[in-house]
Amino acid sequence: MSKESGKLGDFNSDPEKIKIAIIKAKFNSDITDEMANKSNKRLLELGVNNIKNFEVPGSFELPYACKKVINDFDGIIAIGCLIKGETDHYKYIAQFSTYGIQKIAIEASKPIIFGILTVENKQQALDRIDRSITYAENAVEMICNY
Ligand code: DLZ
Repeated sequence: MSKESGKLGDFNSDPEKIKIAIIKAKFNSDITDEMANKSNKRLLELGVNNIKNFEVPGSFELPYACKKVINDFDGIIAIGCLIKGETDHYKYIAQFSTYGIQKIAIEASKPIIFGILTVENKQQALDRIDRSITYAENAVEMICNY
């Protein structure tokens, strides 16, 4: 098991015993596919073998999908990419997906890692794809230590 990438502390329980869902929004899929791949890879490196992947149309659908599956998992990584456009749509989707994801996590007492990029343009999204590695690390740390 390699724990090199982030500033990871010790895990209080065994990552091999946990079950994680990755839910990916397909909107801006050239970005989100890569994000999900990196999260999956890092989870495997950390010893998590029980991973199930789901897809939803866009980031707005992430809270609903999290709510539907959370009882079957120890935690979730929710992945999306919001690129600011000409309209207010971006702002509302960002607000409601953020609020919805946090609400479901608190209600279920299970961690949902917020893996939604909110950026001005495609280049900023490309520059932030590697953050997906820390989403995996954060998920394992939160599940194993809380
Ligand atoms: C409609 C929309 C827009 C304009 N932009 C994005 C985006 O940048 N990232 C994203 O994940 N989803 C976007 N969507 C789609 C919404 O999240 C949602 O799928 C639709 O409004 C249907 O409910």
